[in-house]
Amino acid sequence: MSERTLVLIKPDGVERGLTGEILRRIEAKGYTITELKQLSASPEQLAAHYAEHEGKPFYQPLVDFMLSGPVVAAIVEGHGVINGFRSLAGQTDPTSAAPGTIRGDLGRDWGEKVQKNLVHGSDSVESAEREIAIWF
Ligand code: RTP
Ligand code: MG
Repeated sequence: MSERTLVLIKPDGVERGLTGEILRRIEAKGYTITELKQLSASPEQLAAHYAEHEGKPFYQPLVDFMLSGPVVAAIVEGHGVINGFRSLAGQTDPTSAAPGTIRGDLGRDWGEKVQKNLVHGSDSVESAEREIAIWF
């Protein structure tokens, strides 16, 4: 079924000049980028976006990291794109993400508490709609 997902290119991806490479992989897979913008996230956007992680040890470092530079937000559409993009992205930890994935090919082990793992992708239809409303 055609669906849509919210993709964020996190500050590490933007800073390293990987925006084009990440968007290329999304398009090469056959997905459609229907909205795209670069912005500086606000604390309010991040509190809403990461509400499920509030209270976890990595929460504040994660928010601080996401505030450290611009991010790129995209709405991506396609059949099965929610799980499909998460497959393209690879596992959360770049060290264990498989080669061939965005995080496996391009992500680095920074040896820090926060995983600077280049991208975010929604994990369900409900998350996607909730997150799209936060960023667009
Ligand atoms: P995302 O939401 O960014 O697509 O990634 P995900 O589903 O694979 O990971 P999730 O569990 O939702 O965690 C959100 C982000 O928090 C950072 N994180 N750090 N143990 C840690 O240090 C840790 N765990 C998670 C990562 O940046 C992760 O993408
Ligand atoms: Mg997640």
